[in-house]
Amino acid sequence: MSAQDNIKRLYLGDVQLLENQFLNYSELNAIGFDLKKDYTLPAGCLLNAGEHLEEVDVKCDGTMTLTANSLPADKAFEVMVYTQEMYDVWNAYKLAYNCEYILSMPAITAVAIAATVDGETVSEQLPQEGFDMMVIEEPISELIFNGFSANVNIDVDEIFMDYAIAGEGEEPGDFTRINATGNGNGEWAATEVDLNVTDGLKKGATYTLYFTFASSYCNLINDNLRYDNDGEMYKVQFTLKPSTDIPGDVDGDGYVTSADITALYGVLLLNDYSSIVNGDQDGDGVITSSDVTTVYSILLGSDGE
Ligand SMILES: [Ca+2]
Ligand SMILES: [Ca+2]
Repeated sequence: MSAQDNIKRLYLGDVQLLENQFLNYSELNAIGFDLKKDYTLPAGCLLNAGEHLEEVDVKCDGTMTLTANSLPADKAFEVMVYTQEMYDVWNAYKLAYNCEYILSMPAITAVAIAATVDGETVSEQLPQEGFDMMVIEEPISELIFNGFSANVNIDVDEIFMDYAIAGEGEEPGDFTRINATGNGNGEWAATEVDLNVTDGLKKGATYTLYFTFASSYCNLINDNLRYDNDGEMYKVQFTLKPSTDIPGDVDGDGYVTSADITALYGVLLLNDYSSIVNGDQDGDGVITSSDVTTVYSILLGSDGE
């Protein structure tokens, strides 16, 4: 028995390995490469590394060459690579020699969201891509975004969601960030966010909530740590129920404005009822100029427009 029998974790810089270098490292569990130059993994290198090999971490700034028979085919250890180029090298070897190792790049691997729609809790696991806009068909009164959880397969410093709300026919403007809490790799979560998405929006109108997830780590590795529906963003469309209980609010958008006067004139002059939710403001059963007067007096008596 030799000393290397007990070595469980190894981290290597630009040191050229020998053939069959780790033949006797029967306890080896994790090996990391941090290579600045071109590098060749020699024949037999990890071929006989013990039963316990679970993690191979490969950072290489140069070109890496995997010699035939340098890696065991029948062990399902995990290989983490950091660039598409390195992924292609390791994937080609895996396919050529029918290897069982599991190849990964840094990624947010899963995201779930939770929301409350008119008091009903909805949770949804979001696919990495192919998420069609979710349309809430029935008009709603309130949409609360409760929070999200995200899984990541590498150490990161932060994971966050960016969201924006846009009206019908509008592009999303400035995004607002919600940070999750967590530590390193594994699960991150933002709970009890309880963001009232519908707060301050116009009643009766249709909106789209846009959101994406990312980690700042993505800047280092070509955007791999985005979870954004393949660049399309996640979208939820909803329509707010018109308001029916605000005096003077003829069009039901929740506010008393000149638009409510315009809506009444639409009826009186053009027989156009399309903007009318509460036209009969004085309660006499019909829409007349008296309703215009009623709304004017509310409008002028208020602090509004
Ligand atoms: Ca109104
Ligand atoms: Ca009336």
